[in-house]
Amino acid sequence: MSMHAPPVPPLAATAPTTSDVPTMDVDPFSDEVLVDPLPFHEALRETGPLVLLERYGIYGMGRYEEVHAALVDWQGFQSAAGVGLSNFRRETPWRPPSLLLETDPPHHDAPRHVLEPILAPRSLRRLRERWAAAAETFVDELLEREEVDAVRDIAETFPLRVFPDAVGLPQEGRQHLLPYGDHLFNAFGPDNHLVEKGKARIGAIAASVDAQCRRDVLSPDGFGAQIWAAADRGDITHAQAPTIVRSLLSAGVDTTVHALGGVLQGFLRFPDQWQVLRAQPSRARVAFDEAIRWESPVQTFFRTATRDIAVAGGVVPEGEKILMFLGSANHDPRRWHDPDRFDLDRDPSGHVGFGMGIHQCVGQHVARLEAESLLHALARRVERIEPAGEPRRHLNNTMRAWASMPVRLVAA
Ligand code: OVV
Repeated sequence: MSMHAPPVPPLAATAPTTSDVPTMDVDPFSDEVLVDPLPFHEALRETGPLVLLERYGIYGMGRYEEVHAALVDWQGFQSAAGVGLSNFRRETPWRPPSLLLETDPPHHDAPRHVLEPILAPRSLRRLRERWAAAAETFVDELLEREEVDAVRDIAETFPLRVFPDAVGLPQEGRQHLLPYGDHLFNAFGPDNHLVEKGKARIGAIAASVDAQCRRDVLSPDGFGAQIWAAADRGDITHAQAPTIVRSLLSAGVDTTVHALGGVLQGFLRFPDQWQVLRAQPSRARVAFDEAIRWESPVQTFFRTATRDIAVAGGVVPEGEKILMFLGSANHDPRRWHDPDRFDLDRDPSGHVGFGMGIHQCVGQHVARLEAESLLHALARRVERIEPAGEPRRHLNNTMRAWASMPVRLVAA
């Protein structure tokens, strides 16, 4: 890790140049960093508010203030050139770009305005009782077993029981949702071994996911059908509808699964916090948001500078990629007290784990309702969650995830 101190400022004010930007030579997508990103994040924040990551010739920011500012500046930091390392101005994307994620106003706005009310809290009210009942049944089943894997048996299973039904997906092909998301989030990073291992199967998997976005396979009452209905009204085109359904399948499964893995890991690492939740199960929602801050299942996204942009004394040149370390911003001690502690008594609002600004997670209310349903049922029925083996990380270029988390659930 090298760091060049900025030169002494000259007496006469001059335009800042890239030479003012300190550099690091660490690969943020190496296995070593992905296994435990916290030491790298601290080094990044301490190196400066804007850092040149030499390995990829990209800029990086790890402090809360600058990450937040970049997220809300969609005019200066665009998404349409891709929110991964690949620059769509020069490279062909591996799949047709998302109409929500990989787009800027004005093109971004119609899809966003269509999806927003479909996933808004008031639209989800009809799911609340159904998901609460599903969670009760689910916890019944869990408590029949001595030990479970909190990843495979809880974090993966519960969302896959409720979310595909809410979208209105057919049964056929649901097994492809997690591998699809895993590859998609890997593909936002460099073409390393994590991307390589997905390439053989992704063609068939993506074809299956695309097939699940077609109008004729979707049930008439789900989120998917509501997106197609918006095309009938003329709010979006019929050509856009399947790609917007694809966004639900892309961003709505792995993210929630790994967020649930993160919240369960939070309670394992801080067992006193489970007792806090037990005493007041209504704190399930704040527990989930604290986990989004603490674990930040989506660790990073890129933007591309639309002009030379001054950031804290340095400049991001036009056309260059900037990597925003959401997980680092969510642990910045300049913003958070005792940031590495998972703490239900803190106010986690303002975390950037769902992003910020016009692209902020449109599905966050769905994720919160899934988590709340599950945590509420668990909190009322489970006295203690005990580790039953060493948890194992799952490596992904973008997501912070667990592969396995053996636990014992002690019934109340
Ligand atoms: C936030 C996010 C992640 C991945 C995919 C998409 C969105 C999408 O819109 O396809």
